[in-house]
Amino acid sequence: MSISTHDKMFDQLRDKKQNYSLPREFYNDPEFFKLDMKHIFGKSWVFVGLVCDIPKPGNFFTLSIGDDPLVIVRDDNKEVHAIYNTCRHRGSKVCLEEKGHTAKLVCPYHQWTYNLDGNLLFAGNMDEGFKPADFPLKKAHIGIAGGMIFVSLAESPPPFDHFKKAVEPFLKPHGLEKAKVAHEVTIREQANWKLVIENNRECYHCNGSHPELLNTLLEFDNTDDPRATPEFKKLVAKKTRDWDAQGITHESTPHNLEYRAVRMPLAEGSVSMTIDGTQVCQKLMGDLEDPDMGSMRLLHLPNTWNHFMGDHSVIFRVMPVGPQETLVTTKWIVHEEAVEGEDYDIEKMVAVWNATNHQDRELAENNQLGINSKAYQPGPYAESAEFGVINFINWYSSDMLGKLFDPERLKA
Ligand code: 3BY
Ligand code: FES
Ligand code: FE
Repeated sequence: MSISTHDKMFDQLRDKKQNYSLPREFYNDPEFFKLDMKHIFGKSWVFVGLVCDIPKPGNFFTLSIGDDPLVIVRDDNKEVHAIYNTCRHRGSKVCLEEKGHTAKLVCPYHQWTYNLDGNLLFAGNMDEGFKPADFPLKKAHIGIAGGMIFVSLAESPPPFDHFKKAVEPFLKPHGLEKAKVAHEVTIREQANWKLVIENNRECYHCNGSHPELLNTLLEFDNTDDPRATPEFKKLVAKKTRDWDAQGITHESTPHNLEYRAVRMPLAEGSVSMTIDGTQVCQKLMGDLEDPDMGSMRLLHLPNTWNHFMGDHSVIFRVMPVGPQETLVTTKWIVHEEAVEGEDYDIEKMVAVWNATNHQDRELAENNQLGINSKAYQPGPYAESAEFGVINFINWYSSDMLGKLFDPERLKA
């Protein structure tokens, strides 16, 4: 990484126009992308998956955060580990499958064999004096909040407990520990990860693009929204009375830019994000008895937003793979005892978000193509309709500025 890219990014963030989109390099420059991966995805708490992805000892899944392949595994004591998927012999990737069940982690190259907590158990042919205990697989930091698994690749990770404490009351009624993945889809978007997040942070584009979603999703997620209508406020008041009576957490987490949880009603008469708003899973999540939990929306930057409903939940994970390439994984979650074909129908469950994801992919890819032109220059966000994008860009800018800040430069 040249010093000048670092300085260039710092200067552009410091001098950028408030409430305007970012300069082009932030969306397409390979050197800027490396800085995003180093300072954002290489240090923050990154959402990787759910405890119900790996319910039993020996269950694992793999993913890469930038250049770092990881295995997320549940060991024999049911503890979850985030293990760097890099053999301590000559560095081969150890675990090659996307997900599965295994008793041990065996490197395919020379069969060094590790326990599920990463300790080396066996290495053939090694010389006298070789101590397996000196060569465990390395571990990343792990944080679990209400069944959502986050990983930080930082040496000393940022705080996690404030987020955990704030969101667990919201997640508890949905019982992620007693849930299962009903369906999972990963799509590849030819767009910078920030364009994917920006697109998700506003519903300015919803009227023009998301007919299926708008059957049930209300555009506002907050009664302070200057655009909120009297009908919306009345519906929120009615639903909050119902939820209060049931002890269901709904009121927005205190304002901060990194995460947000809030429970909002769906469109009047709808209980689930289906095409017609009707319930799709008859067995409700957790121990719920009332299907109408609205949607508990949970955002955690840099890479997840979610809709937790009474009958199912939809979980999103964004993983950058290149300056103009991003993987978006969507999981539909139901109670672990729900039976496909009896309690729920997959086609009905996935219809709204499959359609919405494809529409959003097109929007993000077109956004990228326009930004790549020399004619692109940062444009103004609408403060009411795009406050979520402004919040994201402010979070990104201040996080990056903090990480790029170099006191030595002041002296120069
Ligand atoms: O519902 C979502 O996840 C976001 C919020 C508004 C638009 N978008 C589809
Ligand atoms: Fe893993 Fe040799 S590289 S056993
Ligand atoms: Fe959208």
